[in-house]
Amino acid sequence: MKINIHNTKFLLSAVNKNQFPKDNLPEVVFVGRSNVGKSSILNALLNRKNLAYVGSTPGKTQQINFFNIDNKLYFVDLPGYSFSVMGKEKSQKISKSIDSYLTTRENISLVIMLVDIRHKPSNDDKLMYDYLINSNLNFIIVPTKADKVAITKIPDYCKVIQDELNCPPEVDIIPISSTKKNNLETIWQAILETLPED
Ligand SMILES: Nc1nc2c(ncn2[C@@H]2O[C@H](COP(=O)(O)OP(=O)(O)O)[C@@H](O)[C@H]2O)c(=O)[nH]1
Ligand SMILES: [Mg+2]
Repeated sequence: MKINIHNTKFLLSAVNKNQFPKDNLPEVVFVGRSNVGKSSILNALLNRKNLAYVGSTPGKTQQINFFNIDNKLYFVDLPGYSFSVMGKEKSQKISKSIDSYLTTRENISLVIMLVDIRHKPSNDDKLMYDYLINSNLNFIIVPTKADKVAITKIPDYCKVIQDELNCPPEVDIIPISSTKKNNLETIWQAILETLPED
């Protein structure tokens, strides 16, 4: 499939599922803690600076944002799953809107789960991973901010993440840097592989 990334527009922010787009295009979903770099990777993959708002107050954005890419797929920016979204009493549970999106949406082609390369996955990350591995969804693990560690150490950091999440080797772990634009073509490859042929 050929995709013109320059033909991208923000479509809508949804707070509940009757606001989700109804045209059934495949959806690539970005999940991860607030501040992990969801908006940044989305912008970087599309070669845009400010399509998705970077660096907003952590946890403030609770809407689900849909970006239409060339009328062929959506990028979906989910709320971060910690801070105000999770709330202390909900810390054992992925927030409702994320949960409702992931469990009911049928046109998800790929979930991109972001974790900060420098940190061991949090409990919330583990809950998200366990949800994904036990679902039928396609997903990849993407350690972000790889520019913040020494290049030679990147595989070691990925190994820590793999071990902590208890990932089998067939789960793809693809470290990236949105600021340095490293490895973004590998992410695009993973996205394209899950899209229907045409
Ligand atoms: N050094 C570095 N900083 C990053 C990278 N990705 C995101 N950031 C920074 O991390 C902060 C949070 O990024 P953002 O995309 O808003 O995270 P979100 O809350 O998950 O959407 C911002 O200050 C970004 O500039 C990266 O690859 N490298
Ligand atoms: Mg964001």
